[in-house]
Amino acid sequence: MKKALITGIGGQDGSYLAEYLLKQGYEVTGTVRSLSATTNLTDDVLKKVSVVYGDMRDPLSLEIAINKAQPDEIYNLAGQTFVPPSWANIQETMDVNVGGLGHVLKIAERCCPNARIYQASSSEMYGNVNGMLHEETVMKPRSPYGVSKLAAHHLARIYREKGLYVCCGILFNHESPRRGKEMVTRKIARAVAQWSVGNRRPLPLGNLEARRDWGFAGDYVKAMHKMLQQDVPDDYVIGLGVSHSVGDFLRCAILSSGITDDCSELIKVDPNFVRPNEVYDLVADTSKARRVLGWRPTMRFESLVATMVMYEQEQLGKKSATVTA
Ligand code: GDR
Repeated sequence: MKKALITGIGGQDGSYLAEYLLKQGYEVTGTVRSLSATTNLTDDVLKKVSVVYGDMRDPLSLEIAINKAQPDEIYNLAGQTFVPPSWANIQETMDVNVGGLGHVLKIAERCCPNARIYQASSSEMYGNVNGMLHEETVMKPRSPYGVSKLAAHHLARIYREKGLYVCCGILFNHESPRRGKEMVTRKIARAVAQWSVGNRRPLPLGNLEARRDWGFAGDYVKAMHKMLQQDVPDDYVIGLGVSHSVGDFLRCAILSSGITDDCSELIKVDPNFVRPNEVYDLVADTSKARRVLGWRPTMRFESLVATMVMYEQEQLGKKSATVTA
């Protein structure tokens, strides 16, 4: 039985990956920073995985987790993932996203040098570059978060050159009902679901013109696994290959919610959410992942939006059923 360690198992990606690896017959161990941070894991998954404490700034906790898991594969998904606070917390962002990976690589080199390691790199590393973005595109990040991800990306590369098996997945935005509530897709899905049941509170948003390549997180974790099954470690871009604006996401969400009247008065552009160093458009060129990994996404943009809105509507239905019961 293969063994995997997932740092950040309680996050969106960690939870989908844990489910996928369990289905593949893996023994799964995952780290969380707080033992209560497992809300994305179903009861069934929680029964089957080992959850251990692990903080990316605390090498001892990572070493204990790695020694306990004795992993064949390590998926480094833990991190500071939200772009805006990276400006206020530059040091912490670097410590967690770069230093944390450094700890994992050093411990793996010493304790399990044959383990295959996946590093969560990000499309935020590119910055404002025109066109389809691939593995060799020059990267010029626009936020401390992007800088931290690019530094970690290079750290992974130099350890690969030293002989460790390390792959980086340059993942474009990937969403789901388990997405953090601060991310724009979940924020919109929640607000629109509320509107659809008559709760018409204004929705403050930032730049409606910003464009992202949004896919389904459940598809993207399969790409992570595929990367680690290759003979030679490498980096891969993962996305859908098409970008939409925040405004498109909003319109699509309203359409799929069943709302038929005009909601434009509810959408407020709030300067607090407008990013000073916006990345305007990110589109993935996934030719390499398709060619080498044979990876294909199963969910298109419209279905993703509809799935997220429907989930929020179901949650509201459950809540109102509890209130009336
Ligand atoms: P992003 O995701 O920064 O791309 O990073 P996010 O959902 O935060 O922003 C996407 C785009 O939407 C614009 N935007 C808003 N964003 C938020 N959060 N809230 C708003 O109200 C709002 N209004 C407009 C943003 O300016 C941006 O252009 C995500 C994270 O998961 C990273 O960890 C990951 O590395 C990348 O995706 C790939």
